[in-house]
Amino acid sequence: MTAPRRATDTHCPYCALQCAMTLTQPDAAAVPGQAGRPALPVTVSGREFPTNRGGLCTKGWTSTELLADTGRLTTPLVRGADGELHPAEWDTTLDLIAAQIRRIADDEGHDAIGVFGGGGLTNEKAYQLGKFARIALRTSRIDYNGRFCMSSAAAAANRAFGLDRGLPFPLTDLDTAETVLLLGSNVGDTMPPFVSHLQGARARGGLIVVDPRRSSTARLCADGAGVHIQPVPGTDLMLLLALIHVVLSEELYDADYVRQRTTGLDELRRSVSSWWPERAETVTGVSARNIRELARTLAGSGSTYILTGRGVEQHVDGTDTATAAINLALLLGLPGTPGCGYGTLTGQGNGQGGREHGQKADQLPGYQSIADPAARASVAAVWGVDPDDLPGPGVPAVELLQSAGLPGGVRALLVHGSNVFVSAPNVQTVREALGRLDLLVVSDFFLSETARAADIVLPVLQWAEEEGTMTNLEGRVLRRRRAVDAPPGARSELWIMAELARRLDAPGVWSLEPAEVFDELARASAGGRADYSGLSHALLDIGADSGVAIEAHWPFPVGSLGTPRLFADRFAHADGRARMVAVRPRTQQTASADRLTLITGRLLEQYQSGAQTRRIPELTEKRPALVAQLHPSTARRHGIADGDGIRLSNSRGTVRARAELTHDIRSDTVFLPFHYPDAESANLLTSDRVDPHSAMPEFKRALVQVSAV
Ligand SMILES: Nc1nc2c(c(=O)[nH]1)N[C@H]1C(S)=C(S)[C@@H](COP(=O)(O)OP(=O)(O)OC[C@H]3O[C@@H](n4cnc5c(=O)[nH]c(N)nc54)[C@H](O)[C@@H]3O)O[C@H]1N2
Ligand SMILES: Nc1nc2c(c(=O)[nH]1)N[C@H]1C(S)=C(S)[C@@H](COP(=O)(O)OP(=O)(O)OC[C@H]3O[C@@H](n4cnc5c(=O)[nH]c(N)nc54)[C@H](O)[C@@H]3O)O[C@H]1N2
Ligand code: SF4
Ligand SMILES: [Mo]
Repeated sequence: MTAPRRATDTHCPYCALQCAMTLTQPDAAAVPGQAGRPALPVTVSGREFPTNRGGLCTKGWTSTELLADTGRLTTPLVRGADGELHPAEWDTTLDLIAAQIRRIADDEGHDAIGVFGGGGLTNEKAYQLGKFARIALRTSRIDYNGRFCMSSAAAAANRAFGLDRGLPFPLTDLDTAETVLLLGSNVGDTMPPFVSHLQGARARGGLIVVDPRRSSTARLCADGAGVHIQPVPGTDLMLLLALIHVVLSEELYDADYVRQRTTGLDELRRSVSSWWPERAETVTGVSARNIRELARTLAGSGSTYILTGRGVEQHVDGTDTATAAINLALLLGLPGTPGCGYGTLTGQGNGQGGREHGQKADQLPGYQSIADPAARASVAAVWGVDPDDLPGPGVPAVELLQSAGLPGGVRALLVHGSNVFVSAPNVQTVREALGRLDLLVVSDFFLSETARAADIVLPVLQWAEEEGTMTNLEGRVLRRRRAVDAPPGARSELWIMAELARRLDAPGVWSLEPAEVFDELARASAGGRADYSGLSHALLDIGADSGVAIEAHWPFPVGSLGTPRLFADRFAHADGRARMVAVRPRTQQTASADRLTLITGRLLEQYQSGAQTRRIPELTEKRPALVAQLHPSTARRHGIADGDGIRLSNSRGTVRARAELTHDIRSDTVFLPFHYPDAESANLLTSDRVDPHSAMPEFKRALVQVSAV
């Protein structure tokens, strides 16, 4: 390995915006730590890049604190007879894991071993993990936290367009938009530098935010910059059906585009025939007049974008809701038209690349199907195995986790890059399920809540300590670079997989070099929907990273210069046309006087399960403990005052929080962030019901009773 450079261009460790940053080693030995905190090995500055334009959010600015964190894991930990985790040697720990895997596979079959990956892993690690599961563990049981994140949006895009790239256009295209419809996305908190791309629409009064809360993004609509629509949670599908109804009945649609580029108009027309705005008003709480006006605004604008976020996707009807948003976009002729578009905002750092290269239960690298004989043959050839030896499709995340330790479920689980003890739905059942395992191995750099419950913990490298690539929310492949030395004792996940593969007598090549693994990924992806075959670390280092030389948006087959914009001439289905898939709502239970709808989501300062950001004092001081947003009138009804301790409960669990009274939320709704652990996990209350198409759980809607403590 070469020594890290003094100034290293890389990208943020957190979300899918992947803001460009430079990490600089100070001239002196280190930057002095603040107030008793350890010295930082590098300083961070924002770097000019089309997506973030030099900006970072507070998480990015404080990210280097992670590199000096005193809680960093530096040695494997193995649970002893006393029930505690104890430091152990790498060799003996890996021997132990391999022996247990062999025993369990011999007794119960290979499918008794499971793997749970993450959308924060680099492409190289995500790819290697999928390969490791299929040819070293020989199990079908691999899935990942992206199932909790992008699966509904992905399912909708795949069925409509035949391809799933979150934004099929560069983010900077939004700059000149006249109208941007944001459905269930709070970029003001979840991707602050993104907001600069909304300025153009705001200047024209064209930002439309649909969110049951007046989120920081909804506030951007104030002062004539746009409109905030505040529907009943979980009713976005009906709102969209009514918008489609208006677009069809008032003949506001782009008839030429629909005729030439889509199929499904007749069935779509039938499916929305009963969703006139007055009916939708009774369900969504959005007035029929506003619905009509919104439909006319969208159709009348020369440059319109429709974007979805988790707020509309993380529901049992999330795929159908995203599908309805796509149908509306297709009727208006947006996808593939210059200055217009539809997209979904990918969340995790490598949420896009992580869903392309084989961590998904049904998937091989390059977004190929594991059920497709041709894909099996070509990938097996790259891996040096017989295609018949590749397992078939596995099971999606919730089922994989919940069936742990039960007949037919996994008995061992290797977790790489997820903290399911906080982030899984109906989390108590997942905590119990993982407690039934014979073997839980967690690879992490901090002792996350899931790691704390593991039999074995493996300390791995974090972002600025290793090389790799990430694919951002625009499908643009970026280089993550090493800026500091890893602590002695921590190991790369490529090394861990290679060592285990050797101990398991696995076939195949197990390189330790990310650039070599990328080359193999590129070959394995050739011909797939997410084709990376023309890319390499060397090519990305020439200048794609700065956005100057090459637009490394996939598909990037050999000889390509990248594909910043998709769908200009055709969609990815064989006939080149997009599908308008008719969707219909199912009935749902609704809130009542004594039951509120709980919606969950994010705070600016915390990232996901909080395993990383809860360690940073600057991010945690504002809200050290769980806070619930509640409308003052609701609070009054329940005898709750601002700042009071409250209890939220339902049949699944009980959570205590401090009440924050605000007119920003509907009076039938309560909001909890999901970043807090243990007894403060919002997921003690969420349901594990899943979307039938995507297996996405219903994070965004649960019924709860609220009372003062
Ligand atoms: N600060 C921060 N930023 C992050 C992350 C983080 O944890 N913290 N995580 C990253 C990841 S992985 C992701 S997936 C993205 C998520 O990014 P977003 O999708 O922007 O985030 P959420 O807060 O989950 O949900 C967005 C909004 O949906 C609203 N909502 C809830 N229910 C409904 C509903 O029924 N209908 C509608 N229309 N809206 C609803 C919520 O009030 C919330 O404001 O953020 C990424 N960025
Ligand atoms: N109630 C509710 N629950 C939700 C959501 C919601 O909106 N509401 N959102 C869902 C969504 S969209 C998501 S994406 C999930 C996210 O939830 P999680 O999957 O729990 O995501 P993180 O908290 O990012 O967990 C990543 C863990 O892996 C570690 N890690 C980071 N990088 C690496 C790496 O390269 N290798 C290894 N081995 N470890 C690494 C981190 O330290 C951390 O412990 O939560 C979901 N859960
Ligand atoms: S917006 Fe996302 S990528 Fe950018 S600095 Fe914040 S967390 Fe990092
Ligand atoms: Mo996510």
